[in-house]
Amino acid sequence: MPIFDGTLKKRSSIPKPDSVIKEAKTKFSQAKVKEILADYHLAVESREASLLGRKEVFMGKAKFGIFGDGKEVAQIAMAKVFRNGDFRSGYYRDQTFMFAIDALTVQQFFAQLYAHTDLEADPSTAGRLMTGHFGTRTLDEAGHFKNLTEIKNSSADISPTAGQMPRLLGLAYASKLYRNNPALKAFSNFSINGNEIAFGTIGNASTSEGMFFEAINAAGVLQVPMLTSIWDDGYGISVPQEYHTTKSSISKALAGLQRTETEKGFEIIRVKGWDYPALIEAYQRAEKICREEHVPVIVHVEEVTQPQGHSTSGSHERYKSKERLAWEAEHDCNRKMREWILNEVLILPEEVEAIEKEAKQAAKEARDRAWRAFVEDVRKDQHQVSAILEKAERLGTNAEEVTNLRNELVTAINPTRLETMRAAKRALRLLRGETGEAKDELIAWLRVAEADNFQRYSSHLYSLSSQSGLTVEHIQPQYSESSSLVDGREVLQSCFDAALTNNPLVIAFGEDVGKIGDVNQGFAGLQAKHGELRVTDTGIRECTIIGQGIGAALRGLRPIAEIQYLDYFIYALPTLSDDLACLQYRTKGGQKAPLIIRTRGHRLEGVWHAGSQIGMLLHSLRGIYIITPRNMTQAAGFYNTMLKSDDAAVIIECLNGYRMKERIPDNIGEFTIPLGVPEILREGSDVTLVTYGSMCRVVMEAAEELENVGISCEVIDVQTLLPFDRHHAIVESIKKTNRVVFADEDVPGGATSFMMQQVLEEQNAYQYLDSAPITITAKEHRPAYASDGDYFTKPNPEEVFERVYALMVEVDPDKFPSLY
Ligand SMILES: Cc1ncc(C[n+]2csc(CCOP(=O)(O)OP(=O)(O)O)c2C)c(N)n1
Ligand SMILES: [Mg+2]
Repeated sequence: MPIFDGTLKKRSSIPKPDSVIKEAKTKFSQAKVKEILADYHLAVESREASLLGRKEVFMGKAKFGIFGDGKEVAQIAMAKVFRNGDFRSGYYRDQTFMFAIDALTVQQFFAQLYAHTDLEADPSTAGRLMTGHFGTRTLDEAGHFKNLTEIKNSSADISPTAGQMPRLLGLAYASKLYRNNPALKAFSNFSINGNEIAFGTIGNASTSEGMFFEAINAAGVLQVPMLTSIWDDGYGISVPQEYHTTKSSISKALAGLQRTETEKGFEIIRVKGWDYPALIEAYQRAEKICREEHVPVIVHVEEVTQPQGHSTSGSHERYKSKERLAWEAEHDCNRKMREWILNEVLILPEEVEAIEKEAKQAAKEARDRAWRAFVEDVRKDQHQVSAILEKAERLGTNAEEVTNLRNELVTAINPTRLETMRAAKRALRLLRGETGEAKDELIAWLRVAEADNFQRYSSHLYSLSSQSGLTVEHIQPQYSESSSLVDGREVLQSCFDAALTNNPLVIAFGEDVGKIGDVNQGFAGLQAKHGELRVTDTGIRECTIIGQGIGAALRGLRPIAEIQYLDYFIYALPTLSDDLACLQYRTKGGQKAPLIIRTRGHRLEGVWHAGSQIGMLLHSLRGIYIITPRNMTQAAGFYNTMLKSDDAAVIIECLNGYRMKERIPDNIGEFTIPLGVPEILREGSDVTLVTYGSMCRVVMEAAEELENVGISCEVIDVQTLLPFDRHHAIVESIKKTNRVVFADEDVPGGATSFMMQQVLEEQNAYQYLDSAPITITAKEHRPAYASDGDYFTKPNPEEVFERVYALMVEVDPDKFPSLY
């Protein structure tokens, strides 16, 4: 019986130790021998999966292969100390680890290689990511968290190397909070006393990335249970170690992090990737330090090999010397483990061979099952369409061409869905002008297939659960005579105070957020009130501030992670875009990280404190809601909305709004604002002005002055750019005014273009326009620091006035004579 049965994995019965040990002289107990042999079985089966996987690519059955060969033994050792509740954040070499913790079957491994889009077949990504991208499903089918302490968890991999590191920090940070904050003890579905370790894996070459250093430094500062393994094969694709790492050794380069008797830091352990007993011992030691003491540990696994080279895209013979290749063959971890089993455990060679045979056979069978399931699934469509085409041939028109289409379809060797779709669409072209049952059937098939393919390839960009940001109930702010007029920042402060009071899972962190309560005092006094674990300062490290939030949110916490200014988003953008924005999508709803990112932008002073790079966010952050409140009351309402939702969001406060006076709602902690619902700030009949954020005030000022000259403006604050005007309120306004202006502080062609596309195309507004639509934006450069630099760089009331006035000059030059 194979080790893995392909669906529910069960360890097979390994031959009884007493029958396989040479003259029963081994120093190992029977139970230990059994464990060692099971480990070896797994190492061989995983290796075979890599070898077979490569062959599948070369046979054209899969597009690309990247495998974990050469890392089997180290990963088996790591898996031994990985417990329920723990999390992995790793990369594409970790198949053996995933097998070992029972989070992946060999059949699923092959299903992913073939990109089988069925969720059962590939629960990590449902065919959405290339092979070697692992992840467990932390959510149930309804999108709610499972009990994470009862399962072994892996966060979802991404391809950018080192991209797993920021998230790893957050996964570890969560344990610190769960251990040290007594109010969190009740959340035993997320953590048991913070005992969980976050296990990271990374390749040696990828440790050169800034994200790696940023995350490692932060983990040392925070003292969190983060156990990072570095698989060091001496290369990053073709580039040898000396190009990557100071002293050609990451553990030497990081030696200054090593904790001492008097200073906190890391425990750094070095071990060879082929030395099974040393690896077991190393990981046991690492686990104990990390789990019990919450000290971060680096395990530098050296002398790792890559028997098949980096990936199926090239061969390593091109860049490795004969000597290196010979050394790798000699130090192959499976080979070394085999020698050790024969020489030290004293197992009979024939028994070792029997295990190898069984393991290899198991891998082959898993491959065959995965391929059969994949082909069967894809062929369903193919059979349906070919049967309809057969009937369509009888319609007469273009019969020969329809037959040709069908023949092409049924003879495709490795069919894909696109071939079937293409055949159906081409057939409909041939049948244009025809009527008949076959044609109706084909159209019906197409409709169903399009819906199915949407589910396969495009679903889950945002949450689809009952807690989706789109479903949060709208609660109006309430005001009474006692509602006081305060600085905008105090509105936020009350909102955050209520959020921290109402939900122990809420935490806030960022640069200057803790002690002084952020640079604009939105959290002023809240650290003193709610404690340092809830409201805390971080180092200057935008990328890992986001990672800290993602990891914590993956483990059930409700972080508000602050990026001090919108201009510094650029430092965090890789993690936001590659990791957070696509999390729900790339797991097809298997994981969520409801992280709120707080920042401030639009208008203040100079190049790096007045940015409004909204187009950049819209382009790179689909999957995260983008919220641009015009004042702090709106911001508070959106924080309340997002804290009730399980979607991620960026909330951009207006930098110049913290001292403006606002009335604080009596229900500051409860009221919510719906996403994607614009607000009409001023009604008018001549022109619709669409804007958001700080520009609302500028546009309102211009609108008042325009009113004085007889031009009536309807001003709309879109409030949230993603989602954008869900109920198409803007087109309704344009039906009335027949003119539209889009205004913001981004570059020309930035977010105004997005709004224009949404309104003219999505909302079909072009048909109601009597004048060309216009955009009013900032200049292409960032704002100069001079006191009037902002005025001359960004749209000001005079510019808005003149652009709108010019629009009306065109409409009625008699009524509106040119200004100059
Ligand atoms: C940010 C980023 N840059 C480049 C790549 C392309 N790439 C994929 S793997 C790889 C080499 C990684 O080497 P290493 O970290 O040592 O891992 P190994 O494959 O050797 O285990 C590179 C450059 C990538 N995926 N991500
Ligand atoms: Mg490497």
